[in-house]
Amino acid sequence: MFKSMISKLREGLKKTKKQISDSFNTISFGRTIDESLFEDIEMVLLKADVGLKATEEIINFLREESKKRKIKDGEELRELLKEKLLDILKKCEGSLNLGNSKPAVILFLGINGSGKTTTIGKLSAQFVNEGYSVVLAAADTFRAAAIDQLEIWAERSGARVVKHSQGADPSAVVYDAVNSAVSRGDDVVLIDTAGRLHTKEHLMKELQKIKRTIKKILPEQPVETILVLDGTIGQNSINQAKTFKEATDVTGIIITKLDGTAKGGAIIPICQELCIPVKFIGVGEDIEDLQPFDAKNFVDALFD
Ligand SMILES: Nc1nc2c(ncn2[C@@H]2O[C@H](COP(=O)(O)OP(=O)(O)OP(=O)(O)O)[C@@H](O)[C@H]2O)c(=O)[nH]1
Ligand SMILES: [Mg+2]
Repeated sequence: MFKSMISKLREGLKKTKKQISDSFNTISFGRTIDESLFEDIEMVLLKADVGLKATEEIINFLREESKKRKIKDGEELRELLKEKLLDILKKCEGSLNLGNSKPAVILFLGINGSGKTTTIGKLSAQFVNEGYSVVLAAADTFRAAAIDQLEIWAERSGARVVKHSQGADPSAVVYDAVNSAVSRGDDVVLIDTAGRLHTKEHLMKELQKIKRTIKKILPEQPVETILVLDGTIGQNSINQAKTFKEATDVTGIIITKLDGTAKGGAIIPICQELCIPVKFIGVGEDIEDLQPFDAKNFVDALFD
């Protein structure tokens, strides 16, 4: 990863770092390792949105390993905490599956305002920079402004946009976008969809229809299905994600807006409970602020 990306990551994770590692330092400084210290660490993790289940697992690990390895001070305990977090987060690293033939198809889902369209814009710019030809499918036909917003990103990033008018069937837009990408030999189709509450059954059905439409044209091609989660809502996103997962096969997660929040610790229970790879994280508004998720860099940015 480039140096500038690492510093952007650090900058973006500042608030979460304060919540997790700075608080850890404060409570563990000069303390002997005993049950009351573990209780304090537990509180730190819970406050940092790490969630009950993950916190329990981490505390059990610290308790057992510190005994085994005869750890004496907070500094060493901190290394143990880093080790455990890395262990959890490593399991959910993953990169985009673009398939073996052209075009790759990436479908974006998520609730209103989670950052789908912005993420598509950033990703589009990255693909174009790498020399790919990109099509953006304006399948959020719910709001007229959504189509305009995507067109702006298409222009900014150098992609082509396929759109219908407001109110059109999203699957019809997807059909045209994928078909035209096939006939023109484009590399990637990024599909923007309307924000939807995971509780609205007909909207979840709409996603299934979009997927069937893609499969009709490209039966062999995997459909990378990315759930975009708003990092500022912390572990509340877990239940949301579970219902999306029930409605359709989610193949990856992108967590956005980690720069604006102290709740970035939620990535830990997200990884642990959902078992879906986190493919990118958003740590700011700029194009380079959408970064591939790298567990080691993430933990380093949180602690060093
Ligand atoms: N700070 C920050 N802001 C972000 C990030 N990603 C998205 N945003 C902002 O979040 C807001 C909502 O983003 P959109 O991309 O419009 O969200 P959406 O999911 O497409 O929203 P709907 O189409 O209404 O469902 C915008 O103001 C974005 O600039 C991020 O990583 N960091
Ligand atoms: Mg949108």
